Amino acid sequence: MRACVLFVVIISGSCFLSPSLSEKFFVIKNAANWNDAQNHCREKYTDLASVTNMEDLKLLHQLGPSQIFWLGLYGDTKEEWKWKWSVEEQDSSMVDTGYRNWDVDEPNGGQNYNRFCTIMFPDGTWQDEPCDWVNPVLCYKGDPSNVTLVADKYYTWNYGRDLCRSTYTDLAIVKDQPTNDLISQILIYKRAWIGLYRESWKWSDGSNVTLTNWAHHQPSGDGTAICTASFNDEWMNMNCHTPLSYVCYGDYIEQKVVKVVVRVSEPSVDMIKLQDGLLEELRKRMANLNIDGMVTIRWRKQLDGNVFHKKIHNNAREEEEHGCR
Ligand SMILES: [Ca+2]
Repeated sequence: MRACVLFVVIISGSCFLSPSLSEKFFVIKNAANWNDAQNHCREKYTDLASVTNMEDLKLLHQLGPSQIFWLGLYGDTKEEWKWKWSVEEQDSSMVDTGYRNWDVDEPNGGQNYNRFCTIMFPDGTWQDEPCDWVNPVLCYKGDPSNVTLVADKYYTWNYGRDLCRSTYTDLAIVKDQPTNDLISQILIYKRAWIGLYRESWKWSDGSNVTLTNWAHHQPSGDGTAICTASFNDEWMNMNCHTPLSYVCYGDYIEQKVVKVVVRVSEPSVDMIKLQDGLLEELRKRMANLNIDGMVTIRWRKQLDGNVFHKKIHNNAREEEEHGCR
């Protein structure tokens, strides 16, 4: 009597396409709409590209500054968006107190996909406006009560935020009524951006939106263009059905399933011990192959939860007929 043990093993390789291990992004030149691009990236890599720091932006630039390609940023039209302060992105100790001084019937951006940002009026009331509109800017330095009005030009909220961050600390954060009164006194007939905004844009892989690189007056439109493309190093919102090249990130993943049949002479063999020993042996052999990239290997459990099924055959002829070699 002989036992024929059927194993199924998954060899899943996570191999870098590039010889450089620091490579993170991969351009896929075959044009696809945003959804198809996302599916392909999730299948073969990790996801569509997320850009969460300056290093990512530099890597994107290296892919081709004049190229246009999809990124993973999209406008979420379903979520109940929360308001937050610009400085919260930079400093987690700056907690939102929840103080608001909205004007009557404000905010009224509603369930519009667009980003909305907040302006303060000379009477101290607030209104929401699309972030690509232009206004003077209220920046603070160090202490939130140390506020400066920058009114030499009119800025989009993003440009205003960058200006505040480069010369001051950030856009103004208003924690309470006394601070609001103080800030409104320096406005004098002008209205100006403060740091409160509502972000409806999300990264496909769930990363926090910590950095955006919108071109001037972007994102824009009527809410039908809720996917983001990088063009000339800056971002623009476009209709998701547009076929474009795209950028995936992560490791190139190739998965292979190999069926393993083991013939043993003793039917009462300890299956767990056998499968563990075999896996160890396979790992050693894979390691000796010097495959470029990271390779993992594991058993795949079958529907009944077992890794393998045992078949007992009485003679060699029957084994042949069952394909047990
Ligand atoms: Ca409004």
